[in-house]
Amino acid sequence: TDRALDRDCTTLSRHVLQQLQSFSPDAQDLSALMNRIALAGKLVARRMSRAGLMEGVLGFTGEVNVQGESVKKMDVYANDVFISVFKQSGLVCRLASEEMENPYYIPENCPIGRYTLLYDPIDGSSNTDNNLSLGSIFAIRQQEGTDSDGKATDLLANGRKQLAAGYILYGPCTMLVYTIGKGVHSFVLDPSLGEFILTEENIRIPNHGSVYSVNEGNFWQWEESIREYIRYVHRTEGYSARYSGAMVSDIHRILVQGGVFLYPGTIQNPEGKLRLLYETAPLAFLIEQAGGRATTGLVNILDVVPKKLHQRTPLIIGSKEDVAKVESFIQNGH
Ligand code: AHM
Ligand code: MG
Repeated sequence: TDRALDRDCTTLSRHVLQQLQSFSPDAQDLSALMNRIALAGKLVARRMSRAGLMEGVLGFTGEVNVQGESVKKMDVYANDVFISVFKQSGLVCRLASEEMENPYYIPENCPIGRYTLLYDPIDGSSNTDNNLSLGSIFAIRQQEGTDSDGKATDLLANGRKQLAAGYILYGPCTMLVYTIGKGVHSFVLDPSLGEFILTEENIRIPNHGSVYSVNEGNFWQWEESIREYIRYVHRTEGYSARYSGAMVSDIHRILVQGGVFLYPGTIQNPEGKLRLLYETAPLAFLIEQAGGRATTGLVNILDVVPKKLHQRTPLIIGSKEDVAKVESFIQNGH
């Protein structure tokens, strides 16, 4: 048959089913879940592509979120998109997002909805008003227990409980990259079809790369060990700095070309900025599946058990050798 045609038919939902090699209820569920996440990505991408042409899309709402950050209109829109697409799905009873203080329950899906969606609706919000790359990050966990007190305490578990994770990258084209624990696969949105089409299967991150990605404006707020690592990079040939303000795009570059992304703690905020459940754990799962590593500097990100939903962790993620180098500065001072 026509190879181009076969390719166009390898859509995301079909790919998930193929990965699980069965039509079991779990496989059907995961495929449906990924399909809904893809729909959310398409809705967000559509709005972004016309943002400058529409009233009331860009800029701040005037509110401050639970993290103490100013909320942008696009954050609110994207947050609501994910809620809307999972209504009436029967799959997801709870959604927990960086933008919401408490999980959002979809009563008509509870208690039959066995899954929880964790997400960062817009990663890299500061890029919104500048027409630069943005992302969405997601993870799926199975609900454990009945959550009878409505506090979702079963989510205070390590990242190995994630069934699926990935991100959507809104760049020159819209991409979706995901894992269900069987490698990492990327898809590009074909706007003429409205479908995410498989572009690369079983992506492997190089063991080493030349890119280091960190906000060096924080230099004097870091611990000395991080400063020493950066000094090492500066005096060593072959490194290139790349930092976009949206870690989904920085980490995507590193997934493809190798290197390391860092968002270390500062002396004032030892846990750094990034949130475990919605950001660091999903990306750690994905990068490990591609053969890379993710650590706080002291422990594997996937072993961190949060004490609260919005817990933050430092993040050092990327190629094995480059992560090990940073780790050695943190643990041994060189
Ligand atoms: P956000 O989800 O609120 O946008 O925050 C996460 C983002 C990352 O995408 C990015 O790497 C980082 O925050 C940038 O922060 P900073 O401006 O402190 O370097
Ligand atoms: Mg965000």
